[in-house]
Amino acid sequence: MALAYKGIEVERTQQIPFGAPPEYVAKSPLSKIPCWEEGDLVLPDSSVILSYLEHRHPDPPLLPAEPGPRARALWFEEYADTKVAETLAFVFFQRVVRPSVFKQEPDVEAIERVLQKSLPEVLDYLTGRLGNDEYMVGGRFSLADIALTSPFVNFAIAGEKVDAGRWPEIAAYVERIHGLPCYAPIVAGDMPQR
Ligand SMILES: N[C@@H](CCC(=O)N[C@@H](CS)C(=O)NCC(=O)O)C(=O)O
Repeated sequence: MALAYKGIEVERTQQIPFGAPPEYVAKSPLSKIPCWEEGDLVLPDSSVILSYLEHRHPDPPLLPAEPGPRARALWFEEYADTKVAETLAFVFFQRVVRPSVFKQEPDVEAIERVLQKSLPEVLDYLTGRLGNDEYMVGGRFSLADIALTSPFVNFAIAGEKVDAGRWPEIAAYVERIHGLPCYAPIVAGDMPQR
């Protein structure tokens, strides 16, 4: 998303992180994706990659210039990378990755626990932070919106969506961000063709 927004062209290589070959683990020692490679520069971790890209390609910016809003956007990126991922990506992992990569059944009880407890915690928190704003930080599109709404693509692929009756602001927010011109084609391309 950040690449699309900033208009950065890259060559993509597919890598399944689980059981990745030693050549990949040498570059990304936590054996996670993504990993950025540019000449001698090898950077694992999306937060680090995005920090690099923001300095290397500052225009258009994905972080506010003012220290407070900038730090808030970074906080939301961290929250997305931890709590939101543990919640939404967990459901994706169980329903999509486990059967396809590990040939195992999803842990239905664990999914239910996450949907009943962790998901409402995330959506209540985000509702409180967003209020009636269009974007999460500083009145304009930022890294916070990318980080927070991307896991909802995985969530949709896992067959789930935000209950718009209970969390109308977040349901509308996710739909709004996913519908942005730089975002919509990527979301459409990620959704399984039925
Ligand atoms: N904090 C890391 C998280 C990356 C991450 O968890 N990636 C997942 C796929 S989206 C992964 O590679 N998982 C493999 C594993 O946890 O072993 C980042 O932002 O890059």
